Amino acid sequence: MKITRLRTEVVQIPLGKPIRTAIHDIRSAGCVLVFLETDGGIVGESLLFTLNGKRLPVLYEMARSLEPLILGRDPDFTERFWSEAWGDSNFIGQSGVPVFAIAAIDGALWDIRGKAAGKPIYRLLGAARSAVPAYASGGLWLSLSLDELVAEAEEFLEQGFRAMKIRIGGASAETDIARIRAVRAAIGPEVALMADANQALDVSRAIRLGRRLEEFGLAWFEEPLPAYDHEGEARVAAALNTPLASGETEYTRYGFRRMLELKSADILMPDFQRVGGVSEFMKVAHMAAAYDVPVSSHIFSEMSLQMMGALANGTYLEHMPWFEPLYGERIALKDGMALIPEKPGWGFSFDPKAVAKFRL
Ligand code: SMN
Ligand code: MG
Repeated sequence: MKITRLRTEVVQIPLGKPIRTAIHDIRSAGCVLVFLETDGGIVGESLLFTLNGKRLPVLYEMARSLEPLILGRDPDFTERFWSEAWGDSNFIGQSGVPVFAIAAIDGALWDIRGKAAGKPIYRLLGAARSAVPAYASGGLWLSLSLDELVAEAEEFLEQGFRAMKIRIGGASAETDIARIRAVRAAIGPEVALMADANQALDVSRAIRLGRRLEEFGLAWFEEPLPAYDHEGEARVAAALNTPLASGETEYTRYGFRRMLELKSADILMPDFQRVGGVSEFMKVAHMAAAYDVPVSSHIFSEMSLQMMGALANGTYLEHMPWFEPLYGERIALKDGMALIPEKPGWGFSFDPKAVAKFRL
């Protein structure tokens, strides 16, 4: 089988209402959808993503620029594609948008491999489990009042979640603590609660807040510091009993190797497009296994579910509904677990009607 064409579609999906974290103001999800066509009739799908559709043309051009590297190639040669595209990106830069595009094409190649083999990707990778604990992440935003937070937490429980994440890093430690106290009281002690500060703090604020949060038994304290400050994260992680989670803003094996060497996080959370796709996600997760560090996935829920099913050191899947409107299928939840689809490839495919509806 050979790759015959890279087809792209640019879409923008509006969110129900604007949402805020300590550093984001989010109103829509902009995506470049990637369709890799083959002479065998199989099409591999994947996407590049940017908040609010910002700089979508840059993502589009970056993805298109990789087409010459894959035309005529055998889709099984994922390692070869990755290393050639990596070398090809050297001059323009080996993080940021070039990695987004490598990730998307690598992902589409894995979808083709799964479809050709008649198996879901997690089985091709070496399956560890058929269902993954999922935490609700599409809510508990910084923009919500205490009453709204409690109502949303209750809604997540009704939807069957047994874990959820709140955003903190607000005006003061007092407001962050009050918000966590309210949600913990609403969900009880057994439901897992994560807290994400979205890089809003410095080392001393993070340690002081983290110590005051120990009583709430958080599953993790996420990205307390600016994403580049892995030395600082190591100091915060060492000072707290609550596990520190980080890595969504880090790139490739080289970024995660540094995090592991520095002991900057107790839980790594690679993001499909920043880590570099399926191939690089698995390398990073296996490297984390050598340090006995668990891995949770960052957004890209429909795709990450497959990698998370192939990791013995995999912990929670982040359940973020932003891309849901694009797909013909939905993630099935049972007893707080996301069930991995048994259809070949991702098990999720772009719904042509949705593509037409959201096309830019
Ligand atoms: C997040 C992810 C993507 C965009 C904004 C915020 C958040 C998370 O850090 O981990 O879900
Ligand atoms: Mg986060």
